[in-house]
Amino acid sequence: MTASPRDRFATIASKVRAEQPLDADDGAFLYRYPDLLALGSLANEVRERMHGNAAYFNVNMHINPTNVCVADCKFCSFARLDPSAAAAYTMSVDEVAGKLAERAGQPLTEVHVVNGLHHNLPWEYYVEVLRALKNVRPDIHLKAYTAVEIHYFAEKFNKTYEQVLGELKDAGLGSLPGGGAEIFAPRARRKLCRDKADADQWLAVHRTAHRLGIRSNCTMLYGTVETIEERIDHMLRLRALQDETGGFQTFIPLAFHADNNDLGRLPPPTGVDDLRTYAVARLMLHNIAHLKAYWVMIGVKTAQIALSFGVDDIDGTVQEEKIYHMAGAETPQALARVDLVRLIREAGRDAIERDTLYNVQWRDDGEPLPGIRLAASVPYSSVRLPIVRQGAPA
Ligand code: V47
Repeated sequence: MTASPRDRFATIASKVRAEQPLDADDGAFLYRYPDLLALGSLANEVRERMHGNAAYFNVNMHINPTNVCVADCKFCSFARLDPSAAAAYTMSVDEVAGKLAERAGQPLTEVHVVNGLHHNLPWEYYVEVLRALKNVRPDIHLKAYTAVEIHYFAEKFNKTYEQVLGELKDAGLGSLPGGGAEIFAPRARRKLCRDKADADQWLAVHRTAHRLGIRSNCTMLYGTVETIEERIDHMLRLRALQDETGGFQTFIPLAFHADNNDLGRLPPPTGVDDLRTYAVARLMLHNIAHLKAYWVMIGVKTAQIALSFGVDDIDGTVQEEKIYHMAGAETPQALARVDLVRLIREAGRDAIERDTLYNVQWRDDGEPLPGIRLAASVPYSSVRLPIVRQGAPA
């Protein structure tokens, strides 16, 4: 006799509580289990076992030095294949450094740097960008260049992944962002992004980075052409690499945004799909410490609710984000530190400002916050919370 869905869920919950890894069938079952709150509550149990009541954020900015790109990813609204197209741009190294210098007075701890795959920028450009940013702020953490870029550099400049990563590390690279993973399954990847690093290459770059002591994040783009089984397969491939290296810090599911790209006719993922994806990810990826709801993409409100569905991190102040805003994201361009703390507090969690490597920078002590509403228009510099550099690993 086959078990009822409720019994099957209870069996999976027992596995989770016994800290046993879930398999692909468990994952697919959970994705389709109708009781969203039961699923969320199980994910929340794991989240609280791992992080108690903590919810992390950081003070960061994004810089995308160029959007000129030879890859033709169907979901992308940011890239321009034609360098002479009206919206195509490439910053000089000085302009990139200037973006950080403009914010020299802000308590930033991280710059997130991602490019298109430019057809003819020289290798030195990518190295110099990192050096120039470090020149402006030697203490800043550079989370730079996706595995897709690293693979492209290796092919284009005839270097091994070790050489590319080693030279970038010498220039100031701190960690790799998780972008470019999309969906690993070959069927979906062929439809979405046939002409950039494939799944094995993406994973090999991260494997190499971890071996060189470079931590990284990982992502999954969902809501395009993939099946539930392909999402689970994606998570399991990340989990397998994490078993091998332990180098991933954070998993970030990325909900598809449909404006201005070739997949535009697809409906966006629903709120339930978003929350389900976070919860299933928390349960499948027991060996990746953090799960991030990137508020820019998921929206501030869903990010807040996700803090009760397995998520322990909502990314940072962000500033200058382009990839999602060009794809129709309606979220603000930046949130102030005080706004992030308020969001987290109202979700009943304890806000902790972290740096990229999850060293604690500041903890919310419950002091009243200045009376500012969540709004895109709040100038970042208008409110300053105390900065206490504690430096202790979370
Ligand atoms: O790889 C691009 C995705 C990624 C769209 O590591 C899209 O901390 C939805 O990886 N709709 C780049 N998604 C962003 C990224 C990221 C973001 C925040 C934090 C971190 C981190 C990494 O964005 C791409 C792709 O998967 N993407 N276009 C779109 N229209």
